[in-house]
Amino acid sequence: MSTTENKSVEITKGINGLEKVILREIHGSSVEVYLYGAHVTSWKNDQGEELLFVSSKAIFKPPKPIRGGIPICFPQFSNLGPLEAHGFSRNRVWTIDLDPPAFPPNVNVTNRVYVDLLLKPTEEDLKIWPHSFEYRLRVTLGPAGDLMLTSRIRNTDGKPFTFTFAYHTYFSVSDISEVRVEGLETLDYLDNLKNRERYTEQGDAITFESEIDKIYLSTPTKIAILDHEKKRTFVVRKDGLPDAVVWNPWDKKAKAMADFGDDEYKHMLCVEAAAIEKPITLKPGEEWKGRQELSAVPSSYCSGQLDPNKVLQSS
Ligand code: TA6
Repeated sequence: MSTTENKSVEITKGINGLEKVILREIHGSSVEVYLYGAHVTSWKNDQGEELLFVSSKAIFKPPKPIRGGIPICFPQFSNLGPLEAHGFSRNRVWTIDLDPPAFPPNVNVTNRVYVDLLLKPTEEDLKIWPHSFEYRLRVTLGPAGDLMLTSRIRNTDGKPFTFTFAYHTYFSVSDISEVRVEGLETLDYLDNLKNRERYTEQGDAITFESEIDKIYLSTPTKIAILDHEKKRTFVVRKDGLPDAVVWNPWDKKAKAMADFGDDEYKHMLCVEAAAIEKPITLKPGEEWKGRQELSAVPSSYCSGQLDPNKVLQSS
């Protein structure tokens, strides 16, 4: 945890008495993360505007995962294995790690506020996934209000294990029909709505007029989500996470989900930095690192005229 006079970390009770950590940055931005799932449920800019979508029907009660924010899918994405959908890390209670192993010296932590969380499997977890690990998540709020999630997963077992992974990020958008995603055009994807068959994306930016559930493969490290109505662009930067899932349930699936409002699909879009097509294998003692960095900027700030290419080219 990092706390100085200009920065702050508060541990408090959230909905249903579940513990959460609030990170506040001096310019006004903030992040909330529940120990239940190490689940980020709020990311606000310096104007106090919420940037993540959380359903008004989200159930903050174990063992149900929280609908919205940033669920972590580990050690299994979706139903790609024997475990419950998206694995179990999103419905375990994590602890605050007060003494995490050092990050490499080149990781800049000045002017950043962060918290380190830790998950180790219980005896019960080992019965369903027989692999010992230490999963450390650092949640960092940068000086410009950027939100960084860094996962470090270490094999503490005597044998190798393999996993898939995603930061299942729910972005808040004004109106899904006004949104486009740049950076995934012409890529191959697996279509979850068609038995995960492989296709190639055609044309320009991705726009939305019906249900979508695709796993884009070997994507660039930078993806932009342009919200025309809000004149806001989210930029996702990722490292160690080659794939990117794009999901919106649209009206029918929305109605079928008990913890999701019928019309809420209009105001959310999941773009998920992930490692799915090529599962990660860790030998005993090895560590894997996967990072997602989110920023939200006025569209005109990067492009002058909502030009997404300029968004993607800027650093
Ligand atoms: O990431 C997309 C996806 O795997 C979809 O197939 C969809 O069902 C969604 O995640 C939500 O999953 P959940 O288990 O949270 O209901």
